[in-house]
Amino acid sequence: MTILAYDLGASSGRAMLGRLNEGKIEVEELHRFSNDPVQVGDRLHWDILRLLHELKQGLLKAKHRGIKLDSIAIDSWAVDFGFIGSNGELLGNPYHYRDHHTDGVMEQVIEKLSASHIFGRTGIQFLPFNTINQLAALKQADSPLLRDAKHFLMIPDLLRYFLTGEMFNEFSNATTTQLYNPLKGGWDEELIRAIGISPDLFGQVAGPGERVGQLRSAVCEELNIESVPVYAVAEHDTGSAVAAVPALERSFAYLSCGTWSLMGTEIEEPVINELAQQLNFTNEGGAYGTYRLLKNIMGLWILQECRRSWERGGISYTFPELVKLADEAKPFAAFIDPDDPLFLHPGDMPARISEYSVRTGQTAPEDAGAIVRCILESLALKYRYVLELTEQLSGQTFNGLHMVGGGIQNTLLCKWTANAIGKPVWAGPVEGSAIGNMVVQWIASGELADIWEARKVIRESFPVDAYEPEQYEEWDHAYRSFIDKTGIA
Ligand code: ADP
Ligand code: LRH
Repeated sequence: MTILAYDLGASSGRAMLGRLNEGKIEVEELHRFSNDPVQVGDRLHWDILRLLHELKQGLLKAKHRGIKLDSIAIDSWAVDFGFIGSNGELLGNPYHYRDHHTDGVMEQVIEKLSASHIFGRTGIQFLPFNTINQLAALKQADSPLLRDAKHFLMIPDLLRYFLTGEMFNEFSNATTTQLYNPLKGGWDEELIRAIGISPDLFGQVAGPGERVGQLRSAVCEELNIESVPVYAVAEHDTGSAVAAVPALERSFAYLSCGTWSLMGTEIEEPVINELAQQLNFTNEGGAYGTYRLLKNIMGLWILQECRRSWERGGISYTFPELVKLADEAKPFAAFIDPDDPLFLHPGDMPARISEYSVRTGQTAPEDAGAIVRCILESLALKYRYVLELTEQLSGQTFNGLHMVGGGIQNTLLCKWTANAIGKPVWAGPVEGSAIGNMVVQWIASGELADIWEARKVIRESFPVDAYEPEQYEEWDHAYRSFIDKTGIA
């Protein structure tokens, strides 16, 4: 059985082939492409049609290799969406969640509806770019999109619609809107109305593992290929990444490490209480009745943006080059809180790190090595902070941390994370989201029994690198200064 998983991250996308052979998963990268947002005037958009083009390139590559696909599925980053009009066509280009149109909107939504009301109905953390705030921003701006919209589709829903002609809202992504009520198991029409949006835009919710169509004839004719069944999976990439965590025990902590760092634990029922709200944890829906009690950490986005700034200035670094420079730089010279709002939007990140250092009475890191070291150490220390909160909130103690995602190729970050948390880090697999996407397709087609069998198979199929904690005292001391300088606690 050969299947195709499309995994679209904020920085890059890939089409991965998966085969299940004698109890082992074999994964092959068929097609990889950058995901480049496009600034148009003041607005930042995703280039959704280019993404569709890249999905088609994946199908063409499979055809040229003579591969017969048994099924396909798509996962992507959360919260973003597009609208379909009465003629079935896409209205406008989806906004990027880092666009400025939501500036200040979350505060107004909270003022109107109250944080406890919203959290009590959704269990979702407050992030300025949540779909609820994006929709409220469009409403406030009297966006013509809302006048013509007939259907709301999130990014994987939209791409799936382009490929199949069928419209469904997939569950895991739907929960990230902050408009889905997991307690009643459906869209929260009261909240949707309260922000001035019509609940009619929101469609049938499909669960991970449901068959949601097949390649439509227009696509098959264009590419000259046969139709293939399409499944819904945990279409939120973090949901797929956590499905692929090769944990053998039920209680485990994870860090999905890519553009974002998502840290938390898997649970069976959402934790919707005052402490969870106060700590701003989220309860995102996952595959097969699971939820993710987790917190967003700004992650390697800050490093990506530094790299882009240096590139604009004419200096190109690869990630391994930047990691090497960081390794050679002076330890614990300056700290940032990666989650300071200063770092959310695209821009000159080295300058913002300087601004943050000055604001917090630290000497700003100057060269690339010092800047990258500051970012990576601060991330590792923030991981400790959030891991401790996860333990406090879930009432569990974790004996180590599973890391998955592209960021684990940064072995220095994995090592420093182990040092900062004072516990082992188990890193792997790198392509967590794509593999999580695949295993749900195999569970759906009956090739795997359930998520726990899937995790066992993943464990036996991919290497997991263990990092033992070292230099605990130095890192513990650094943690105290990190807390002191950033003032986060
Ligand atoms: P996303 O899916 O969110 O786009 P990925 O999971 O692909 O992100 O992870 C991308 C990040 O992984 C990059 O920002 C970079 O920091 C890190 N990374 C990728 N390749 C390497 C490498 N060879 N060495 C070190 N870090 C890397
Ligand atoms: C990671 C991710 C994360 C969301 C963010 C928008 O790719 O899906 O879980 O919070 O993107």
